[in-house]
Amino acid sequence: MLNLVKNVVHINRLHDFDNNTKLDGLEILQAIRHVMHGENEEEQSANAEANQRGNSITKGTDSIDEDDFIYFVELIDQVLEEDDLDDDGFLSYAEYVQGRKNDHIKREKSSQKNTQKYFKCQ
Ligand SMILES: [Ca+2]
Ligand SMILES: [Ca+2]
Repeated sequence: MLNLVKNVVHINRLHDFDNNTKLDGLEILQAIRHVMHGENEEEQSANAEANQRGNSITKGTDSIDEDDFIYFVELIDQVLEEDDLDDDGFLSYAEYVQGRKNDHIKREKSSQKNTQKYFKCQ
């Protein structure tokens, strides 16, 4: 699931609403919502209209319920903790790329460990 969130960050650089080339937690959350629920632009503009009318949290338009929301926030915190290298609270594309490399290294290390264990058992 954590990897899904990280892939979401990659796919959804277009969710960089303030165009600072970094994703903050809120932008990542929007990106996740986009991927999880396949919101199209029409729905998003409908949501924006609802927001303007002051009834933003209406069932049906807001498709993440509170439990999911907390879960996603925790995941995002975890992603930021692992990959936000300069601790500015944003995930830049460079940090994202570095994070993917680190994941790859971690995976290789753990598979090596498993191999060693296997040979020790022989
Ligand atoms: Ca941004
Ligand atoms: Ca950062």
